Amino acid sequence: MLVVALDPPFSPVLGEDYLRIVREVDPYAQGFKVGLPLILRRGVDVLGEIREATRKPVIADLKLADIGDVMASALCVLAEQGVDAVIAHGFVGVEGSLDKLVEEAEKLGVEVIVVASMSHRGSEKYIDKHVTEIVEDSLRLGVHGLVLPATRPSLIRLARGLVGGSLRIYSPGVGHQGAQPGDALCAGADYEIVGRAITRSESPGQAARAVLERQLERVRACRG
Ligand code: BMP
Repeated sequence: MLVVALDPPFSPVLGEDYLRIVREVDPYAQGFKVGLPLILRRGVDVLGEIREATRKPVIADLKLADIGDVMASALCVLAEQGVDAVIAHGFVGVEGSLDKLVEEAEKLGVEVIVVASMSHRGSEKYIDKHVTEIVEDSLRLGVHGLVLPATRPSLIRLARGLVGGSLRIYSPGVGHQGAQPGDALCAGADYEIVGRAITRSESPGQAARAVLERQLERVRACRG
């Protein structure tokens, strides 16, 4: 239910010790998401290091958004680090872009997760106008999952209605961006992506545990 986003800066007591965060939150997390801030600071090898430090899935979040050949080339570098999944934008469309990425990902045994909407307000003006098409394209492509915002649970409900149980839904926006643990899960998400509420805590393990407990309480109440 919980995917931890490892974006620096971390809590001052942790400095840059992302492996300590991985170790401490591992019992409560079902995956880790590593994005540009950590990769740019520590190099792409950071993905391999985190891959070694946990048995949980590692998701490379570069929000790929390019022509297919370029995304496929980036994917090869990420696959060498052993990542389990990559995140790509859905607004780029399928032909000549996502189709090529998905084809390459299948060969390399890496899952693709497509951003169908984002958690910030500006998403409403552009991406959100095409959520239905992005979700339907993703379903046709047979990708592993979608990113939809915890800050707008109605979009999660819409997407879940379209994909049924076929795709996993990952939902950021919990904690610092305003949604509460469980909001997205109760709307139909499979995982909530949580970063700062955990990684800026002096005790990331305890913070992750608190998020997970709150998620479980909420899910028990809303799903019965
Ligand atoms: P935080 O819980 O600290 O707000 O972090 C959220 C994480 O989810 C960040 O890694 C961010 O890149 C990611 N994310 C997001 O916040 N909104 C989106 O729409 C898509 C994301 O990947």
